[in-house]
Order: sequence, then structure tokens, then C-alpha cells
Amino acid sequence: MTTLIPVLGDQLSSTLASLRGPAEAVVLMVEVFDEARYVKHHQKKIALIFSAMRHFAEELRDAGWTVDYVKLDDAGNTGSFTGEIERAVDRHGATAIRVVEPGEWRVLEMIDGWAPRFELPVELVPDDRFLCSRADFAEWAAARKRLIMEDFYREMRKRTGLLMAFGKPVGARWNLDADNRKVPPRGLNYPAPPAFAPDAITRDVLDLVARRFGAHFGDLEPFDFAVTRTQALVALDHFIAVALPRFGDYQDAIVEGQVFLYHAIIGRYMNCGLLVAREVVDAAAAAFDRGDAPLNAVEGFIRQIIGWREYVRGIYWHAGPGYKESNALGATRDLPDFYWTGDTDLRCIAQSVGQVREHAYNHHIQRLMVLGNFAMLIGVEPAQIEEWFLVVYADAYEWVELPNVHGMSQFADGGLLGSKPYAGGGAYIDRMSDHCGRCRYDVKQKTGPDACPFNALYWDFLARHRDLLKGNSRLWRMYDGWDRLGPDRQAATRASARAFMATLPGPARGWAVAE
Ligand code: DLZ
Repeated sequence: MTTLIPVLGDQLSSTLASLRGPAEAVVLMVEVFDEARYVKHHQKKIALIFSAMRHFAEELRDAGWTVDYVKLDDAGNTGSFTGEIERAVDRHGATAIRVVEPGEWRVLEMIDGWAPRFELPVELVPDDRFLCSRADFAEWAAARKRLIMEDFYREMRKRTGLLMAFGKPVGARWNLDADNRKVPPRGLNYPAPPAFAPDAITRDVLDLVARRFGAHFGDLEPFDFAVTRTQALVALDHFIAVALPRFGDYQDAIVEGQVFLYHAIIGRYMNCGLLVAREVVDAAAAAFDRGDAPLNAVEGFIRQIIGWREYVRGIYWHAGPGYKESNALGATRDLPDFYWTGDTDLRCIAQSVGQVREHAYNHHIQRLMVLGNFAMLIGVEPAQIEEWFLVVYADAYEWVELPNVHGMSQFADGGLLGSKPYAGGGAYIDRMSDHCGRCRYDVKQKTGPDACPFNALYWDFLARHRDLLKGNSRLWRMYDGWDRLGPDRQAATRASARAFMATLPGPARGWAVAE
């Protein structure tokens, strides 16, 4: 009686539910071409996953597990999860399969095919690294008309007891975001996240990625990511000790030359399993209890994890595999090539693309208010911008990327997730960043060839979608502002937006490339 326990590339946790179990078991880990190429992931992202997988296999062996590890270039590797399960079932004479539920519908559908195909029992184990199970989220959602994040978050605060005292939120407010939008003064000392020199395992992986995926987007080297749990814990400790105290204050700021500011840079480790949610939020709460970090920082950080992260995962599974099909704004434009090349005069976009090419990272305001906002304003087809987000970020897996991009950023779900489109003009970017003063466009001008394109695009977007959005209570003020502009200025604004859109380059290098 041998149970096969496949551990996927985003399940690299020693506390994984499938690893609490049968004595007669073989853990199977496989590097497969299909996973690295169903979208053409950033080179650093593939390197992170393969290196972390190889290190995790070693740790499991050290802990006494029998681990069967198939490398990408091993002879006979079929290139797919199902092909590798088939070979492993034969190799080990497996009589059962036990696997933790995967992070996306595509892979779940594969796993659903295993029992009939291999005529074995397949046990699908809930992923309890998340604090809210799929079943609990379904129960929460069933009792509500609108699935509001803030409601979910409060529920999670009560359930976890985090930042709670006698049934009430510590500090008497659930959400301290109003304290978190400060503009950083010049000369702040931003801490760089810890860097980890590649060891022999990582060097092998870097060679492999360069050889097999060298044409993918992104710089592979220098590569300094954590690839083991021990290193990921160093990254977490560093964040808690050094960056968390100022995380809240400046979490929405964009500063030229500063990629990481006071952000945690641990999403990439959490989402592949090197860190788990509970330990991360407990570490932040402990910093608050010790008096090492203020409430606005700790509350904001904990909300990202037990609120937003758990909520988007719940929405992903709740909305079903068809979620990605909607296109509420009827957007059909191809993604401009400069999302890959950075070759644009829009300084905020060029700088963000440069950073993501180098680091496989942008922080949330760059993602939401620069890159996502721009794509929505010009009407990029949701599937194209979604694929871009899934490709370029080291922390991106479909369960987290899709609700964030399809719902929150592009409003393609028509408001299932967000109460209004996250659209903004140049003034918002100017307030939050120091890009505009150095940009070839003038953020103060509203129309004309030298005006910041975000300005006219923003109004044109609202005007284009008036029928759909005019009833939205959070937008009436904007429509009021638009109406007060009067017909001449409205016409000039829309002409300016059209003129800019006519200059946009065509489809991107990384999109729809056959090979
Ligand atoms: C993202 C990724 C990549 C690039 N490669 C692999 C791989 O070779 N083997 C593997 O087990 N997992 C990989 N992953 C992560 C999977 O895509 C991820 O587990 C599924 O998308 C389910 O969330």
C-alpha cells in the first residue's frame, strides 16, 4: 500500500496537510514544462520556484520522507503534471494519491481526471495554510447579497482574535487606512530587503532557466531571492524589525529609485509556501504588542493578509472557473508593447516596467494605480492584462492574480469584487509619486499633446462608460464634475484622449507569441 503525495510548486510548506499522514508514502515533486509555459513566467519567478522546490525536497528527505524528484531535463519527463503522475504511479506501484487542493481551477480539473484515469482513490485535502477554508468562505458568502471585503475582514479579525480586545478592535477602529497615505519626506532611509547569494542548487537552476527560458520576460540575474524556509524567515524577521514600523505611513507612496520602500516583499515566499499566513500575522501582532510597530502599520499589514489575501482567494473559488470570461466594460484593445519594453514617455509606466523586469516586483500602488489603471483607461482586453500580471510578478498565481486584476483593477466583473472602477487621473499619481516632475508630459495640463495622458483618458473613460457607471453612488461626484466642464471642454478632452490612443503601439512582444 503506497500512497503517492504530489507536492506542487506552490505547496512548499512542511506543515502541508497532505504531509500529516500515511507512513507508506512517496512524495512526488516534478518540474514540468507545461507549468513554466502555460504563461511565459518571468525568468526570476521560474528560478525561485524550481530552486525552492529542489531545496524543499532536500528538507523533506532530511526529515525522513522518501522523495521522488523529477527535474525538468530528466530523461522521460513528459512535461505535464498528469504525465508525471502516470509515470510515478507505475514506478512506485502506488495504490492511492493524496494531494492538497491546488491554487487554480486549471490544475483542479487535471486532478479531477486522475481517479478515473489511474483507477486509484484520489484524496483531495483542504489547504489549511489559508485561514479561511473554501467551505467557510462559501458559508460566509451564502448569507450575503454583496461580498464586501471590509465585512469579511472584520469577521476574520474576530475569528483569529488578531488585534482584538474584549470583542472590540484594538484602538477602537477596525481600519486605519486614513493614517496610511503620507507623502514621504526627502532623504528617508529605506531598508533594502535581505539578499541571498545563490548556492550550488540555485546556480544549477539559474543555468537551466537561462538555457530553457532565456527568451522569457525579465532579468534572470542578479538573483538574490530567498529559496529556503530559513532564508524566507530571515526576510520576514527583517521586515518586522526594520520596515514594518513605517510600512503603514508610506505604503501608497512611489519614490523614484526606491523599489521596495517599506514593503514586506514576502508575498513571493508566502505564495509558494515558504512562509504561511498565520506565522506572518502573528509576527506582526507580536511587534505591536512589544511596542515595536505602531497600530496603523500593523493593522494595515494584517488586513492585507487575513483580509484581502484570504478574501481574493475566497472570491476566486466562489466565482468559479468562468469568472475570467466576463468583460463588463467591453474592453478589446491589445496590450501596448511598452508593458514589456518600458519604451514609453509615460515616466510612471516606464519606471514600473523597468523595476518589474529587474525584480519581478512592483508594489501595490504601481500595480493598481499606474499599470492596471492605465490598461483599464485605454480599454485593454482583460485577458491580455491578466496574463501580463500573471507573467511578470514573482508572487503571482491565478487564485490571487485573477480577482485582483479582473475584479479589483479592471472592473471586468462589473463590480462583484470592487464597488467602483479603480480609475484615476494624473493628479493621483502626482500626489503619490515623484515621477511627474521628471516626465515629458505635464500633469497640470488637461488636454493637448503635452498634457499627461492619464488626465484626458480618465474623463474619456468615465464618459465612455457613463451608461454602466452613472448609477454608482461612489461616482456621482465625478460625473457631476464632468458635466460642469461643459460641451467644449468635454469635446476637447475626448479628442485629446482619442488622439493619444491613436498613437498607442500594437500587441506586445510577450503576448500571443506562438512559441
Ligand atoms: C508556477 C510553477 C512553475 C513555473 N513550475 C512548476 C513546476 O514545474 N512544478 C510544479 O509543481 N509547480 C510549478 N509551478 C506552480 C504551479 O503552477 C502551481 O502549483 C499551480 O498553478 C497550482 O497553483
